[in-house]
Amino acid sequence: MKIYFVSGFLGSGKTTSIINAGRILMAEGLKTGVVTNDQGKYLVDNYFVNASGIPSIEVANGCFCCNYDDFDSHLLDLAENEKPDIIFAESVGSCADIVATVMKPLNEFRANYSIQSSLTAFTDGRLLKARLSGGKLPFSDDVIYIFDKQIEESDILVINKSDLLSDADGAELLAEAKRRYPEKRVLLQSAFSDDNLSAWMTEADGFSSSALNKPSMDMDYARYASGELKMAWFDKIFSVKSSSEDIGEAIDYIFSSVGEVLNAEQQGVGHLKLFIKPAAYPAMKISLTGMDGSAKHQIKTKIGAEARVVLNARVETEPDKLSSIVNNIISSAADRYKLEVNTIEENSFRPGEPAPVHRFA
Ligand SMILES: Nc1nc2c(ncn2[C@@H]2O[C@H](COP(=O)(O)OP(=O)(O)OP(=O)(O)O)[C@@H](O)[C@H]2O)c(=O)[nH]1
Ligand SMILES: [Mg+2]
Repeated sequence: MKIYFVSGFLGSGKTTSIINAGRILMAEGLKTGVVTNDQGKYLVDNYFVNASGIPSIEVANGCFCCNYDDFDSHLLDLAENEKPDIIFAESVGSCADIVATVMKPLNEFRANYSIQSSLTAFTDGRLLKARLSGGKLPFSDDVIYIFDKQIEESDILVINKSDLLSDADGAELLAEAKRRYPEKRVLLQSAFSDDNLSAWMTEADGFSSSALNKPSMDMDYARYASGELKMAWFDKIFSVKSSSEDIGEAIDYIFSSVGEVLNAEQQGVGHLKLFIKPAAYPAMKISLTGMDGSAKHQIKTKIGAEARVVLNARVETEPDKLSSIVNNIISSAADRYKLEVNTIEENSFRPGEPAPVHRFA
């Protein structure tokens, strides 16, 4: 069984790359499956992967390591039901220490499956550039500790969103990352380039993680917990209906206003994402991360008068503050655009302290 573990910080482009790489592999006659993961339970990524037609299964309510038994059983269900040639396992973007707590245990407890696995860490090229050059970062040190540890344990480091860097900056960053991490395969890519994604798949294919045979990296769990506990999670599913023809402008207003308030208050936005399922048009996902700045005019296609929306926000702030910012903006959008908004599910919380079921030295 081939499993490509995909880790990396919130909003770095993991899901986009998995879906687009999955399409390329499918065109080559290979079947893929995806295990998604999050601390919450109403997940944009799971809806988005499902909409892409790639079979997927989610490990919700906690990371792979803290939910190891769910991860193991979901993985085997996916393998048995779909018989994929390759499974992508995307860990939640606030999680690290995957080798010691997930890959090594799986290798040991499921030795009969002859698992061949690799670990790719994704980074947003703009955030990595700021990190390596000592620039200003939108997150506090303990959160950045998680970002650093995700990179440290990876076999393959993908510097993603190369299209948002100048050619010169991209080349310089690639050279600097190769210099700092000589033992890793380092790739500069855009998740929208088939050539780049094929190069990633070539690296991952036939790769057996050497990390499995080495001692696990040192991990300061107190610092890791402190980083996780600085983040707030807010998830909401709601329906929006209007007597006007199209609610695209209203949803753009909600999304960009939340982004503006969080940016103005200097709350580090890990990832703010919406999955929009219009009643009569194709579904779409829109996103904002701490490196993006403004979120204006993300909706470019028709939505119509009615849609169901899943909102996930992962932000360095307080959960109550985050939920009230979002809900106040939705209320003001309802007044401004004469919308009927109904909340279907809502959940705001801090992820718990990481407590892996297994940790192999
Ligand atoms: N310009 C550009 N945007 C990208 C690229 N890859 C991803 N994105 C965008 O970045 C945003 C986040 O992408 P996702 O794939 O959802 O990131 P993720 O790492 O799965 O996020 P989480 O699961 O929340 O941690 C989306 O708006 C994507 O369209 C890229 O290579 N270039
Ligand atoms: Mg994702």
